[in-house]
Amino acid sequence: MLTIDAVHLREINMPLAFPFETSFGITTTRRILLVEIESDGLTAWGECVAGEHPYFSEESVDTAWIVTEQELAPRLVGQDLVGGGGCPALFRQVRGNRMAKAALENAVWDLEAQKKRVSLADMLGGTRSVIPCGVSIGIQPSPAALMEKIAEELEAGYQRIKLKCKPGWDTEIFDQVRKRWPNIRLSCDANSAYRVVDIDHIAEWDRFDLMMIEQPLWYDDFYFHSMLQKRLDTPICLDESIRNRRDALAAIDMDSCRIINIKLGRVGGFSEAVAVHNAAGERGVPVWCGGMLETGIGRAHNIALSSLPNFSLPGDVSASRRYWIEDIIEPEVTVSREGEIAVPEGIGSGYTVLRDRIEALTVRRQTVRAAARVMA
Ligand code: OSB
Ligand code: MG
Repeated sequence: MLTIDAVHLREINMPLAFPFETSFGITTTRRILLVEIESDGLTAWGECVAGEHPYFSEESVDTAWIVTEQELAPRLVGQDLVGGGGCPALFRQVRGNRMAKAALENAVWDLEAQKKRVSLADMLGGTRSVIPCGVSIGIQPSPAALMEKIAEELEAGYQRIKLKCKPGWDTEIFDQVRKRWPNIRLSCDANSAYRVVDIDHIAEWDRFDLMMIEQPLWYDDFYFHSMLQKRLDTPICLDESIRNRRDALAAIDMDSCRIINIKLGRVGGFSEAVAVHNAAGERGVPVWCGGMLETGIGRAHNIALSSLPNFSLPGDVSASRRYWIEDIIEPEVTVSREGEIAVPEGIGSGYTVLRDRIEALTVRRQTVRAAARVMA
């Protein structure tokens, strides 16, 4: 049994090494909510992947902070838990807020692995010793800048290039990239930038032989994606639309997508991520692990998740240096010349969290402890 003695919340501010532009905006500095849980002298960390603004999902750093402090942490402290798998039941009364829930649940899984003295990957049922890596390349100031970026990432060994796109940064760009690199594994991600009137336009992309087109339509849609998939040979991959296992089942059954991007934060933590992974696997739908510009803490959890068998496509989980001048874990996440990350075999996440560095980046903090329980 695990008893959670305290939950520490903190917000850190960390500048990105390179600005990241998507169809919903540019991020240059990240505000990040980290949680640290204490149990019996052990400590484990979780990262909330909510952005500064509620643009990718309804959650933001500030909503996640309030929900964690006022609703989730109080439900967790003082509880005796079997492990991370016990969190969804504890949090069930609170609707949505999956990124806030995931930060805590993932920390509890990490703690459970530490207590059992096994690696997080092993505890989750991971089977891979290395994971295949791709990169997500933001919208660039110019096509020339993009071409240079792609050349660099291919040189580094990455196995798949994903291009962020939006109306005005799509067909022309894909055309230029394909002319220069006819055979690389290429995909695109629109983060919901298109509408039904764009279906004919998107259908032209079949000629670029993309591995997938990620979340072209509304963030909460299945039906129109299914309509679009009927017009495409290229698989659609859903990201934003998949919140849980039931969504995955509905999307697969409706043929709204043929590939699923799993993000721990988007689905509410390891329990639901594994459930989505299993549901997709049983139906022959491959998955890969998405990214949310995480620090090493979230990245380490993504690596453990990616070790599961149906994570058969290169994910967006890449080297620390693509995001940060200095990461907050040790060792940093590195990618081999073959475009792979080695899954750590050490206990827990297998990385050391650099508390001093985190301390220096912290701009606010709060602790939630168990109220002393009166024994009858
Ligand atoms: O849609 O996958 C996305 C970053 C922020 C929000 C949404 C997305 C992304 C990425 C970056 O694509 C993935 C990464 O490199 O972490
Ligand atoms: Mg995406």
